[in-house]
Amino acid sequence: MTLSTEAVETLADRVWQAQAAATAIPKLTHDHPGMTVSDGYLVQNALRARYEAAGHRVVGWKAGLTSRAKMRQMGVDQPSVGFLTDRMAVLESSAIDCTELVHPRVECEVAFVLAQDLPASGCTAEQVLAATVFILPAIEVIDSRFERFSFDLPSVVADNSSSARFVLGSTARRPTEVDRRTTGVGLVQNGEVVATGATAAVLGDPAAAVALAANLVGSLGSRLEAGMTVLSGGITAAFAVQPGDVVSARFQGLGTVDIRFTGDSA
Ligand code: OOG
Ligand code: MG
Repeated sequence: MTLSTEAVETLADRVWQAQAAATAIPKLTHDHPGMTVSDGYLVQNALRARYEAAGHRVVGWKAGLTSRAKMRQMGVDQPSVGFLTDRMAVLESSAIDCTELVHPRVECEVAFVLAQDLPASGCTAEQVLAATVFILPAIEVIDSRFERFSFDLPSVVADNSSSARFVLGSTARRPTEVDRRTTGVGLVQNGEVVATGATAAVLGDPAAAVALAANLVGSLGSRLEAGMTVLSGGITAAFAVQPGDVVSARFQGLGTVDIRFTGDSA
């Protein structure tokens, strides 16, 4: 770690303001070139404290950069985690206002809903499966607060791993009811299939990504708890959206989830 407590608080304020105002800022390593991933998580923890103090509730966590497609797209070679709040949740088939976001992108993901707490260290995919009440199809809407959606791992971690909105579908399945390796998914934007993939793209099994998230969140002094929703990470690359777009993630055997985007030019 390289940042002083004061610097961590200053950077958390900077990210908090950029998120609230939906304005792009330079990546944090621009001013703090020595910043590490651990520093990024200190800033993320301080950011989470600001959300909680403002009355937002942490309802889950997301694993990010868990597929090769995502790592390649973003030029980062390690997964990350971020927290999800009640106000990031959006009802399926409703609309998201793009004016509240900087440059949103969509991802198709498998969401896990936990019936039991997960261990905060040494968590395995088997323990995730035992603790999961059901899985759901999901669209995550990510939004980097960094200019040109360009960052490095310490910066994106500080920006809560680009968390912005998430949309859960209503087809619930037991995690052992679907083949978590070969389940196919199509990401459809305005009627056109923009990407296809299979769930094995996420660390071979999305349950492994949830186990990784449990351990990473544990190292931050928190825990994946009963009742929480955990996003396991984008299966394909992410796609930019604009006002007027309609997006759906169609999963084989796990249903479909849709969302619309509105804004100034819609
Ligand atoms: C970081 C967040 C990545 C995922 O599912 O891989 C993510 C980013 O790409 O901005 O949410
Ligand atoms: Mg994601």
